[in-house]
Amino acid sequence: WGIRQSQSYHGFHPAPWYLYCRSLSGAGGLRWNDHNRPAEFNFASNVLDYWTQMEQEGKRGPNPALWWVDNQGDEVKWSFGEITDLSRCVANVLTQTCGLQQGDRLALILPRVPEWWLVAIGCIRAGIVFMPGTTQMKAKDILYRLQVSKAKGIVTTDTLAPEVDSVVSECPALKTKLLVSHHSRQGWLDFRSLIKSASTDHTCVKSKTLDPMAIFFTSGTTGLPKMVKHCHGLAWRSSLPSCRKLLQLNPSDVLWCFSDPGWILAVLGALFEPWTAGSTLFVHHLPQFDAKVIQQTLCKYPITQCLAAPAVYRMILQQISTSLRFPALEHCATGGEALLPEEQEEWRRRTGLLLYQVYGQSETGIACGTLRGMKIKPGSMGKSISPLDIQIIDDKGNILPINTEGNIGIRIKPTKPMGLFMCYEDNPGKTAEVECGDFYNTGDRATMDEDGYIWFLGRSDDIITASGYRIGPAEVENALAEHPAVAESAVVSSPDPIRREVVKAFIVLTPEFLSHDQDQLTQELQQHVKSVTAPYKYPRKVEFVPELPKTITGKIKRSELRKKEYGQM
Ligand code: BCO
Repeated sequence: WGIRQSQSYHGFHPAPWYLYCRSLSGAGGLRWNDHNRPAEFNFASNVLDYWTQMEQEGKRGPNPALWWVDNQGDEVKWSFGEITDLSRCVANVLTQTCGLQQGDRLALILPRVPEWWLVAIGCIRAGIVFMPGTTQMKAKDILYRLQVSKAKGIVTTDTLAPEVDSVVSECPALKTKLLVSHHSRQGWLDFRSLIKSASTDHTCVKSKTLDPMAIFFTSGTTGLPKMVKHCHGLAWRSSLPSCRKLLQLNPSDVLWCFSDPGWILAVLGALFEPWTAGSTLFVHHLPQFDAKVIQQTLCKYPITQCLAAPAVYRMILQQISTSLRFPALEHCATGGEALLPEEQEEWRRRTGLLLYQVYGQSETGIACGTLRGMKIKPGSMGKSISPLDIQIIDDKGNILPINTEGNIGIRIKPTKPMGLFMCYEDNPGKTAEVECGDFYNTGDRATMDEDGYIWFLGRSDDIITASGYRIGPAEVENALAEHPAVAESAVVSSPDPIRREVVKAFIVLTPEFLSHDQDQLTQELQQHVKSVTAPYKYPRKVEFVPELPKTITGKIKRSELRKKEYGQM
């Protein structure tokens, strides 16, 4: 099974395999380009099994494919061969024990534990569509996801199992619940013991590149999160030469992506990107953000690259006053929200390393970025990465002149690029809404300069991007509405030096609560939101107001409140 307890880093000498692997060309055997897209593609058989074979033939060094650690000193190191075997066991458990079939959906709600990677790969092997979700979710969030997706299975931990059990009677499609835990729980299958006894013989499905592979939930301005459906082409895109230029990973690299495995940034940065290149993926369990642990980890392990949301770098800079020089670190990339030139400069000054920006969404994967070694224009998100073609467009889909503000559009006609989302599942209206002439309209505003560099300006709608999270105001307003103190509320973005944006709620109180202590009420409402929905959405700022600005038809004017926050009124 391969989990080795309390193995420390003592005695690890990167030099031999480091030098050995440098001589191999990363992903050299994986030959595709945008013009010869394969009709069939499966990340497990085409990429992981390739690296397993390279290991067997002695053509890859002894560095692990997955290197997982936690604060207790536990450590897991798996080779590609071990991941191949274990993920085949998982595929057998999912199909044979759980009875799941190709095309069925499985909610994958795990923290950063090694099993997350086994389940994701097991699903890909079996053609099961996995749906990553953050462990911050509460019962209602999970219920919504299970219901709209008609998921047949869920994998989670004992922290979330009671939340699942509290709503399971309302999810008729759900037929299998898998628990990753040291304990057993009634009504749940014990993932770890099932894997131990499962066979490693499994024939990977021959998935078409356009078959669905994963669904991500993403917040919108109105309503509940939408299902963003991706095909196997999302994983295939990572192997294109144009995309490999972004991080230029090779088998000797050790990449640490900090993102929670519920987000697409982790699916790309902690799965497809490193393993396509045959690199080591480093994972720290990190149940809570801790700048000190990150600093110590970067000093202790031979991590050569890291990828994280800008808020992570900002918090490290703010919370650590001692040295930020890391012995092995060579390349730092960031994405998920805007980054200021001053922040890039401070990171360079403190670490001696440049900070490269990327941009993307759940719908697009990584769409543009400053490639490793490319000239950084501080504050810019770099250039469009082929096969995606980004242009700045107006509301009709016309390409705008250079240095003109418009929407970030990604060309989808005459041919939709591989790896862009397939559709918002079961929502043709929303899918059609974001089509704008020959482009997918991201809803993000930007300009493009004469060199093709893209400069982010903000959202064209009410979505809040707080420390890398995309938050729909309606989700927070709905949570607030459940509290008896709230007559109505409007939730908007407000500026913040650390998180760039935070959620701010303007609240009209019900008459019974008008005389309550406002500080206490603020805390109570924050706690309430944290308890009914994923806590990252809670309003960090609250203002009680006698009324909300509205149009003559009674629609709340969020834009007016937002402008006030940003001093634009
Ligand atoms: O700030 P507070 O302490 O008041 O509240 C925090 C947590 O303490 C709290 N919380 C978390 N789990 C909880 C809980 N409360 C109750 N029960 C629980 N189970 O809720 C608040 C959560 O806020 P947070 O997640 O921002 O926490 P924190 O510790 O401040 O973390 C800071 C960051 C920077 C590590 C975190 O914000 C983060 O990970 N941000 C990055 C998100 C990300 O990866 N985005 C990428 C999305 S994909 C994409 O953009 C496409 C790119 C190609």
